[in-house]
Amino acid sequence: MSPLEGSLSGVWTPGARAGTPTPGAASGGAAPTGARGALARAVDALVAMQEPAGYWKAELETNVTMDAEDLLLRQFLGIRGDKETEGTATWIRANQREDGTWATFFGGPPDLSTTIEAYVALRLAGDPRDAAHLRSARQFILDAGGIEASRVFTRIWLALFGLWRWDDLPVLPPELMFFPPWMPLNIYDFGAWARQTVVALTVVGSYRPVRPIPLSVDELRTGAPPPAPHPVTTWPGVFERLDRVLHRYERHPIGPLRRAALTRAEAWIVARQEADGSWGGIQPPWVYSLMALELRGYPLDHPVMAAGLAGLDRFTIWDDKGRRLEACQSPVWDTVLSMLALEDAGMSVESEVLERAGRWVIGEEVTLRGDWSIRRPDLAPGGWAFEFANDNYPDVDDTAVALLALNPLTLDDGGAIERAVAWVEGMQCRDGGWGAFDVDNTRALCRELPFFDFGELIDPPSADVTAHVVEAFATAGRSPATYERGVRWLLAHQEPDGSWFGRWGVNHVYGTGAVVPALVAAGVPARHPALDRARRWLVDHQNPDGGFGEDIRSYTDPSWRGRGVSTASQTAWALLALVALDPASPSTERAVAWLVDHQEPDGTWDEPQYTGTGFPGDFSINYHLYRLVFPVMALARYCRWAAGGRSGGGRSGAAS
Ligand code: R01
Repeated sequence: MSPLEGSLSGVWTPGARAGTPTPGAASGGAAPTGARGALARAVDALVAMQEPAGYWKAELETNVTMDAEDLLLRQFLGIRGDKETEGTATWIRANQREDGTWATFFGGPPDLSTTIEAYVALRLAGDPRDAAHLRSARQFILDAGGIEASRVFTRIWLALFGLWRWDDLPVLPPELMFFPPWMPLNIYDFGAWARQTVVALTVVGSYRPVRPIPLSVDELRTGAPPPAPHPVTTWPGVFERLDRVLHRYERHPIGPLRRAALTRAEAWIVARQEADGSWGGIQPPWVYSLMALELRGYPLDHPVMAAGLAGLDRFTIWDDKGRRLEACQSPVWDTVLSMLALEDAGMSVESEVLERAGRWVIGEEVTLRGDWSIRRPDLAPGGWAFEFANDNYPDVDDTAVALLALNPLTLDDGGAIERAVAWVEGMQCRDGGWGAFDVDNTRALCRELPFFDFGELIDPPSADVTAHVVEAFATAGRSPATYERGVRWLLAHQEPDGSWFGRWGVNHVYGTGAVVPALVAAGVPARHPALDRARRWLVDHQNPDGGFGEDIRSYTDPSWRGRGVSTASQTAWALLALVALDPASPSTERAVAWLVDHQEPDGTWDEPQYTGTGFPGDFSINYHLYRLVFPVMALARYCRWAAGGRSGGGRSGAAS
């Protein structure tokens, strides 16, 4: 008997998938007119986007800090050309809103740090201080507290050019490199993305470079004094006082110790450059690592620097809207999601499209030990990363979805699937959940350091990643003992309102849309109280137009939970859960009808809203493929049910 049966009052038997949700009367006539046609057009659009090499890669849109910082990086390195400057300035201007501000996502509130960085970049590009668009930006900046109130990263960028004092920034000493992995706040306590950023910035911060530009931004200061320190009895208060000590140390760092720390940081950075020249495949560690190495004396034509700069060019998009930088690229993620969608839509697993995709994915397998191995030294490598080249940072989320996508295929995978399963098993956190890049990366103290006033710093287990693993393992019938602990984790982390939090997608609609199909795949019956509460939460949050939407503000303001303008991807996420639980319901039909009614003539959907999450509340992503790939999945599963398929939710019939 499974140890779980008792705790679930007998309503769940692991693996009892065959008996799971029955579609009631699978009448076949329930599909709102048009669902099949909409699905067929969407499938055609998706197939047309496949690259000859077998992968999909759509734009990953973020915000103009990427572009402003790109100009500032080029200025710092002395390689800022007129053409790039004009292209980038065009893009930044085009993204300014009526009120003169910039946001970090479509329709979002004005963001102070983003607006300051955009303003500085446009000044650098030659826009006059008194131009109307800069005047209105300035007005907002001053009203919002000026440079003094901006994030640490923004003030670091200003300090590089003498526009802010290094002394007025928190200190992050490179001696951090000597903290062993068991010591609190050592670099492996930070999430993968933050760790790489931290190491590079300790180097930059210890040089305190100032490369003046003929520009002042004093007009963006309010002159307000720094905020009063926190009480000593709080962590922020403790760290603020420690920061004062560190400031004194910075004036006379111990020579040999500092030199050894910088040497160690430099070697750590160089060892982690990826094959595409990036660091982690994401913009912040990439640009800070380039600056750190330049300060260490690497000339721009050094192979490491040259590869880094050439790689940035491949992350740059130029079109009639201007020049912009992708914060990262998502080919593996886009490809495995597309494969799943096409499998759901009934495409033959022997089709040329899926074979080519499958072969490409198998060729992307990570075979090296990355930073994750610090916490799991005996675990063999395997799995997949998000990007073209990110061998040091495979992630559990991409690996789980790749497993789901590869599972029905009949390709020779050379053992890649077995290695990935073993790797994911080894990456399970002690509480039974999964984080994205590391095991038990839960040191919340990292968030209290004054240096870090932006972004997420740690990588604890999340409902969405855990759900993807549970679904992948359950669908393939692998390691029941492993995923049963994941099921328990999910049941224990349901919100009181019946939803689940969405760490990497916005937000509770994403979490719930991931967890419900996973629990159903794992054999939890639709009548289980947890799933019934989830179903009611979804029904209660359906928009009057039949769609679903959730504003990014839900991360900071609970009144936005499950609320927002209907979007294609969020409607599809909700629909994936509804089809798994109650496919014959009016709610399901209305959501299907929303998708059908809002499809564009070219088979895809418009989605200016950002529904992807980099860091909850701070960094949002518009994955341009989400608007297509998730509606395909949802419509396909709905049509499969309507045609008389036995299970409402599953993927298990995908190969038929
Ligand atoms: C960033 C930053 O730009 C950034 C960019 C991308 C991510 C991390 C993981 C995944 C993969 C996708 C994107 N999956 C776990 C999720 C799948 C949906 C994160 C951050 C900005 C500021 C700093 C990202 Br500081 C560091 C990085």
